[in-house]
Amino acid sequence: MEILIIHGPNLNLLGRREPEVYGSLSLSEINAIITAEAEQLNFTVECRQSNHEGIIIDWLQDSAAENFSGIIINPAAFTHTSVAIRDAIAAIDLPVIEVHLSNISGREDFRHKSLTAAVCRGTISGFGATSYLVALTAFKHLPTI
Ligand code: CA2
Repeated sequence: MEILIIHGPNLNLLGRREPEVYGSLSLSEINAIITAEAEQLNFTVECRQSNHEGIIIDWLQDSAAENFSGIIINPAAFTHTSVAIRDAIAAIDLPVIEVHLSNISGREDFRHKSLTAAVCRGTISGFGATSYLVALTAFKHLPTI
């Protein structure tokens, strides 16, 4: 089972700024942690990052044809703005889990609303890089529990 991991805009900057909000790990380090956990769970993962809404939409649309079984997405700021990404998630049949490093409910008001959450299977927010690992575990147990 292969899971597609999509990191949204500015997450390529992780580790360099705002470590008090997003932690001190770089995106490469987070991807390594995700990949190691996936191996433990007998998944494979492909990790991608884009700053461009249309590229993320193309990845979502192509995900089934690329033989992914599920998607973990951190839409980053697009969480709060993108009807287009919401529509793309709603249009595909694969289960999608939304993750956030920070607890978006405890931050500025404009981050409280996720346009994408309602069309995802569920959301995990506030656990740093561990949010991605919880999402992998959710995929592991989704079919059985
Ligand atoms: O907590 C999260 O994972 C977010 O998706 C991160 C987004 C933010 O807009 C969401 O509200 C919550 C921001 C990602 C930008 O990451 C940066 C990392 C380092 C320096 C600057 C930005």
